[in-house]
Formats: sequence, structure tokens, C-alpha cells
Amino acid sequence: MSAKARAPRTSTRAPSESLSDGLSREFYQRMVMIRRFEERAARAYAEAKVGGYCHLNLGEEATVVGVMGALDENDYVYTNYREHGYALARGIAPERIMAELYGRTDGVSKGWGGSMHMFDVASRFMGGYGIVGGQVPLATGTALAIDYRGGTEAVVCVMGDGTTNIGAFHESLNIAALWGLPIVYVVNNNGLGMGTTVEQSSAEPELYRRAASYRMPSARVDGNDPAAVHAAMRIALSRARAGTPYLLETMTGRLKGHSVVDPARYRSADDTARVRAGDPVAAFAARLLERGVLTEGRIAEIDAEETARATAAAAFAEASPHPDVSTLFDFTYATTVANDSRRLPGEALFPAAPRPTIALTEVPA
Ligand SMILES: Cc1ncc(C[n+]2csc(CCOP(=O)(O)OP(=O)(O)O)c2C)c(N)n1
Ligand SMILES: [Mg+2]
Repeated sequence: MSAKARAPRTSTRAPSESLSDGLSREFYQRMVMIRRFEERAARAYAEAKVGGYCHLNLGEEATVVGVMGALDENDYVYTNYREHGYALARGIAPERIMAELYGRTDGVSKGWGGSMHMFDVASRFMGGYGIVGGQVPLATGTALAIDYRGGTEAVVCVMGDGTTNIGAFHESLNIAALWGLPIVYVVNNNGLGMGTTVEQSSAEPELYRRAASYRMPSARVDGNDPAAVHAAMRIALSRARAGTPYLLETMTGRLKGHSVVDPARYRSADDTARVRAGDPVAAFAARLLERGVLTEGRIAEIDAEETARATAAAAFAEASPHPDVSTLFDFTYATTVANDSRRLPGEALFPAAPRPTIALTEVPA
């Protein structure tokens, strides 16, 4: 691996670039699509249609759309468990994403992944990981494979603020910088890791600065502004493709609890009010209205279109069949593994080998 040019520079200044009117409208519609989808997902969860855990991108729509809008079709995407919005913005059909939440065969992971484990090779959407930081070394390995083969693709690895305290984050950034890998680490700083604030958990709370330990360029950007995120992401990607990995910190807020079942009692009323005041969907609508890019009428239409799309996705999911238990292991391992789904907890995985008989010799007194 040849050492490539690196720029040991960090910056808090977001590059200013305004989106074209057409792209602004497209980005706004995608943000509303995510908002309405996530609200519908929360309802389905409350109705016990969705099992397991369910984490939503409510409040993070501008970051999701800005990051994903900058990618090429051939780029690879890794995220954590808070991933529905990223899958939607990647162009995966809402019906397939909702069916995955419902655990049905038409789901993006054939119903076996659920909310946290969406995977779609065709769109190079590589998951969906429930272990905090689990995606970071895998994404870095993908960037290594691209570099090794001389490819032109890049990898984007999305994670939360809390993930920057996981050991694998530091190991991955170190090796990516040493070897000049084509990867952008997006740290979506929503201020909380479950109920713990960034200030309580990170000795350096300006997370983009952590990249400096690896002489990796980085920037912090307003994650509630899709145009700023998009512009910053384009710069990050062009650096990564040229062999300089990059860390982009997006400043967002979580509108709801950590997962759908979390009432978030640990949050102060002030904090909740602050996040609500920064709501990226409302803010972008107001901006586009002011610029004359959208009218009140068109905003209402988009809302109705996206509400209908989410409703249709839920109806599709409801009608999709449950997978047969005999397929439980079919898509889990690369090589065939016997379906062992009927084994009870505590039972041996393989039949016990006969115990060797040990002949005891009496020791004379
Ligand atoms: C290795 C590991 N430790 C702890 C957990 C439990 N856990 C799940 S999400 C989470 C918080 C992660 O916060 P952050 O990275 O900021 O992501 P966010 O949920 O805010 O998107 C924790 C501690 C886990 N899933 N994996
Ligand atoms: Mg967080």
C-alpha cells in the first residue's frame, strides 16, 4: 500500500453552496418521505406489527438526505441500526423497507433482518448493524478492498456520536489514514448516545477534532441544513476518492427517544424545545417558501403524497407473507448451515460424542 498525500487539517467552517431549485425540491420531498415513513413505522410498532427494536431518523432527515444525495451509484454505504432513512434515500422501495420492519418475505432482507439489519447488495447498501461501531471496521475493510483492486468507488460509514468512544473507531481511522483508504466517516452527532450526552461521555466533545489524532482532515457542519451537508459531503467524497479519508461531523438532534419505546424522561424540557425549534423539515420548508422554490400548495401536496406512500408501504407489508421457519438460516451464513431452529436453549448444537470409558486402576493402600 503506497502512502498517499494527506492533509492534516481540520475545519469548523461548512462550505457554502446553495442547491439548485430542482435539487432543493427533490431533497425536500425525500426529507418528507423519511418523516412520514418513520411516523408510520412508529405507529406500526405501537400496534405490535413490528418486533425487536426500532430506531428512527426523526430529526435527522437533512443529514440523511444531504449525505446520501452526494454519493455515486457505485459507492458503498454502511450505517448503524438507525437506518430506515438511509435505505429510503438510497432508493430502496419504501414497501420493501416497511416489509422488512414487519418481518415479511418481501422485505429488503427477506424478513430475517428487521429494523436494524437491512441489507441490499444491488444498491450497495451494506447494513444496518446493532452492535455500536460494528459497521466501522467492516466499512474500512471494504475501502481497503477497493484500494487493493484499484477501484474508483468510495465508502461512506455513518455512525452516531457515541460510537466515537468505541475502540474499533480509533483502530479503523488509524489504518484508513495510514493506508489512504477511500472512505468518509460520517459522525451524526445528535447529542445523545441513548440517554448520555456527548459532554458526559466524550473528553473531546467537538468530535470532528478526533480525526486530528490520525492527521485526517475533518469538518463539522450544520446537520439540519441539507444544502450544507450535501456540499460538505461532496468535498469529503472527493478527498476520499483521491486517497485521503475524511471525517464529517453533522450536528443534528433526535426529535424522539433513543428507540420507539423510549419516553426519553432523561431530557429536559429546554432540550426538547431546542431540538423541536431546529426541526430540519419545517426549517427547509420555510426556506424554500421564502426563496419561492415551493408554494404553500405544493408543500401540502408533497405532504399528502408522502403520507399516501407511507400508508401504501404499510399495506404492502401487511399483505406480504411471513417467512417459513425452515428458511431461518438460509441468508445468514455464506456457506450452508443445517437449519437448527428447533433446538431448545441449552441443548447441544451437535449430538454428544460417546464418552470414553476411563479404566480406573486401584491404587494399593
Ligand atoms: C458495543 C455496544 N455497546 C452498547 C450497546 C447498547 N447501545 C445501543 S445504541 C447505543 C448508543 C449509541 O449512540 P450513538 O452512537 O450516538 O448513536 P445514536 O443512537 O444516537 O444514533 C448503545 C450504548 C450496543 N448496541 N453495542
Ligand atoms: Mg447519538
